[in-house]
Amino acid sequence: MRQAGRYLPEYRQLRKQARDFLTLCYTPELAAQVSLQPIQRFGFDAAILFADILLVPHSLGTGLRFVDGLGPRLSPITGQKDVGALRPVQEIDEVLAPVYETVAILSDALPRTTTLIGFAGAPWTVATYMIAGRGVPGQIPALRFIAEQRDSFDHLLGILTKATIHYLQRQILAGAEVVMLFDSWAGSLVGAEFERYVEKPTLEIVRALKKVHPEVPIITFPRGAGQRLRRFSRSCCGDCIALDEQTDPLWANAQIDERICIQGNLHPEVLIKGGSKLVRTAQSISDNFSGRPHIFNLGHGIRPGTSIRHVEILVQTVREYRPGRIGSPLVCSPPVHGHK
Ligand code: 1CP
Repeated sequence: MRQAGRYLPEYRQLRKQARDFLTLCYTPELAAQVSLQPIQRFGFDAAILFADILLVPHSLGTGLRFVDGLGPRLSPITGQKDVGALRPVQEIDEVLAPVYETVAILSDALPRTTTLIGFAGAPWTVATYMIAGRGVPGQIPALRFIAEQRDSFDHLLGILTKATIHYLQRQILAGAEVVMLFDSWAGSLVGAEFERYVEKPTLEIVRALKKVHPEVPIITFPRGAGQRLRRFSRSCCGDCIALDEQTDPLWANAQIDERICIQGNLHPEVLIKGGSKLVRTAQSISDNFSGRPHIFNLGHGIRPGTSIRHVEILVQTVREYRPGRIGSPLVCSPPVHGHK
């Protein structure tokens, strides 16, 4: 998930050095340093590329800036004219090339035992930001766009699906060993719309990547999917599903085929609060998933203000704890091919 960020003094320091957030993302030497910071400090088993899901719309020609304290602001897509004006997918590397360079630097710099995760936003989630121009709860602007201009929405989703496949393939070629697809707003769609705009594009991306790179594990994150996780896990989930913190681990363990890896799902607030509850909850999550491949993780990114000491305690707890039930190891084995 997000393991870099403002809770780390070394991140705040680098962030000050770069002119702005986008410059940080597009400067490979600095972006690689941001990815390495949590690895150097905590020794996590996997590093995640430092970039943002909104770089794909940016590469398609959408105006983007990150405003301190407010978050991302994009020039909104209002109709077919804006969709038609997006840059062709074949040209996105003109903007995204520095990201592939960051992946290559990380691939060389990381210890062989530390897995490198590349990522992208899922088409639905990225489309919600492109239409609203920012993050909004409930996704009303995108839902209205679907209701009023479905053909244009389908066109936009098709472009984003192609761009995402291309982007992730390029990250894999540059050295990403696992890729993760963030559908942070999957929970705002239900029924046929969930199937059409969450499951279908996810399946298309998973199939396209598996065709070319069958050995690269894919993690999907349909945040907020709730009960829909059951069908998602059967239709399109890739090798591993990341669970948000709202999902009951007992329920998920029972509903999702035990051959599918689960990632998650400690509540970021439990990490903020710390104490014995942090240790107990981490152990209980480990116990719950001990009969299947499991990647211990949070249900969402580490929040600003989280104590570094709490992260250290969590890592120590997870590493030392032997889950009570008989089953497969707590953490998935690293992929066999290792770094270049
Ligand atoms: O460790 C890492 O930081 C990995 C790199 C990473 C990832 C995987 C970043 C850097 N962002 C993301 C994913 C991302 N970005 C998602 C999907 C995961 C999730 O649900 O959080 C989303 C929705 C975004 C969009 C985004 N970028 C937001 C949310 C906006 C909103 O209002 O909905 C924000 C605040 C950002 C900025 C951002 N991106 C990354 C970081 C470390 C930050 C914080 C920047 C800062 O505080 O300086």
